[in-house]
Amino acid sequence: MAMDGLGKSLRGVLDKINGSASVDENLIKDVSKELQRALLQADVNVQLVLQLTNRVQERALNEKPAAGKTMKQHVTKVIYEELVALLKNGEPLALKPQTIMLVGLYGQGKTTTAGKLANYFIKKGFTVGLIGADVYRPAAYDQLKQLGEKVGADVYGEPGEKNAVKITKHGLEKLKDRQVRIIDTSGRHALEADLIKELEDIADVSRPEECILVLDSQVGQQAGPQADAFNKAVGVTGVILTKMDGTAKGGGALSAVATTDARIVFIGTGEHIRDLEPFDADRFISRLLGMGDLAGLVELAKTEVGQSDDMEQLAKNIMSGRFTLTDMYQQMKAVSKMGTLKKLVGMLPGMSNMEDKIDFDASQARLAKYRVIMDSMTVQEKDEPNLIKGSRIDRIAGGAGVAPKEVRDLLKQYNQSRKMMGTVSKDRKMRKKMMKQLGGMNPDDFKDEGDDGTAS
Ligand SMILES: Nc1nc2c(ncn2[C@@H]2O[C@H](COP(=O)(O)OP(=O)(O)OP(=O)(O)O)[C@@H](O)[C@H]2O)c(=O)[nH]1
Ligand SMILES: [Mg+2]
Repeated sequence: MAMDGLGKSLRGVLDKINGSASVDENLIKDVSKELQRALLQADVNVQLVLQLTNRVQERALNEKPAAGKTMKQHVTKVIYEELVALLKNGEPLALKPQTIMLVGLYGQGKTTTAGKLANYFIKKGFTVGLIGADVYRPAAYDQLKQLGEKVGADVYGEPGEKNAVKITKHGLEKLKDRQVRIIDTSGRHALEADLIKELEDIADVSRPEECILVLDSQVGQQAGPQADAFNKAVGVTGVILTKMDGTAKGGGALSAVATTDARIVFIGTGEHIRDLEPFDADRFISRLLGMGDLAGLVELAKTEVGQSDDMEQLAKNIMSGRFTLTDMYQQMKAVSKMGTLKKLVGMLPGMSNMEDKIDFDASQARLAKYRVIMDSMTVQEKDEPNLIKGSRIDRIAGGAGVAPKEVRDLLKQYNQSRKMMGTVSKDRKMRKKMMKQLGGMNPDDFKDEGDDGTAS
C-alpha cells in the first residue's frame, strides 16, 4: 500500500484541480506537469507520458465541457479518459485452444492464478491441463495438483525432477489433447540469470500463445522494470494483476502495461478459485483515482428512472448511515427500474469486486418477493425494522402469503445491506468524493451519525 505511489500522486493531481479557484491555461499546464511527474515516477515510458499529457492539455483547453458540466469536471474527465485509453491495450484472453505460460517473481500468485485460469476455461467448456514446471518451490507440484483436482483440470508434474524444460516437454506430450494447457513456472526474489534461461527454454519448447506476467498489485513502481525484464526474456503478451482485493490500487500495472505493451487480461480478487475477474480499464482507473462511479450512477438514475430524486435521496442515505427498511425498499424500487442490479453494483464505490460473486437473476426474483412482503408492513415497521419480531413476523407473512422464514430472510438481507452501507458512510474521504461527484449537493445535507460509529 505504501508503495502505491502512482494512485496517490494521481489522486493528488485531481485534488489540485478540485481545490483550485478556477480552471485556466496555467492550471492545466501545472496539472499536466504533475501528471507527467506522477507517470514518470511510476516508470511509464517518457514518450507515452508526453503523448498523454499533450492530449490532456489539448482536450482540456479546446474541448467544450459537456452540457451542465463545470470546467473542473471536464478536465477531470479528460484525464480519466486518457488514463483509461492508456490501459485499453488489446483484446481479452481469447476463448480458443492454446498454451499459456505464467511467469512472475516469488509469491506473486502464479500457481493460484494457474488454478483460477483453469477454472475459467473449464467453465467456458474447455478441457484444461496444468503443467507444474516450478522446480524451485518445494511442494509446488502438490499445490498445483490440489488446485487441479478442485477445478477438474488434469495436472502433470514430476516431483523431484530439477529440469523444468524436461517436465514441460513431457507435460505437453501427456496433455496434448487438452484444449488449454497452462504452464506454472518457478519464481525468484529477483529475476536471476538462471531463471531467465529456464523461462526462455520453457518458452522454446512450449511455444505458448500467451506468456502472462503475474503481478502482485502491491508491487508499485517496481512493476515497470520487473515487467521489462520478463518481457525481454520471454515476450510478455498479457498481465494478470493479483491481490486486488487488498488495499493496493495497482498503480504499478500502468507501468507494466506501458513498458511491455501487453494488455491486462484479468485481475485476481481473492484467494479462492473463483476470484478472477476480466480486466475493466474504466473501473480500474476509477479505483486508482479513488472514485467509485457515482457520477455514472446518478446519470443512470436520470436516464433510466426518469427522475433522480429517489437516487439522490438514496445516495444521501447511504452516506448518512441512516438506512431503514423504507430506504432499502426505495433503493430496490429504483434498482428494479434501472433494469439490472449488475450495472448498479459495479458503480458503487468499493463494491465492484462483488459483481461476479452475486447471482443477479436470483437477486432480481428475490427483490420482487421482498416488495410483496414489505407491502404488508406498517410504515413504522419499515422505519424501525428492529420492531419486527414474533407475532409481527407471522402477521406480515400471512398478509403477504409467504412463509415466516421469508420475512426473516428479508430482515437478514436488510441487516446485511445496512452494514454494507454503513461501511461506505463511515469513510469520510469517500463521502466527500461522492458529494463532489453528485455535484451541487450540500455537505450539510448529510447527517453525521456514521462518523462516530454510533449510527446503525
Ligand atoms: N488475497 C489474495 N491472495 C492471493 C491472490 N492471488 C494469490 N494469492 C495468495 O498469494 C500467495 C502466493 O500465491 P502463489 O500462487 O503461491 O504464488 P506463486 O507466484 O506461485 O509463488 P511461488 O511459487 O513461490 O513463486 C498465496 O497465499 C495465495 O493464496 C489474490 O488475488 N488475492
Ligand atoms: Mg507457485
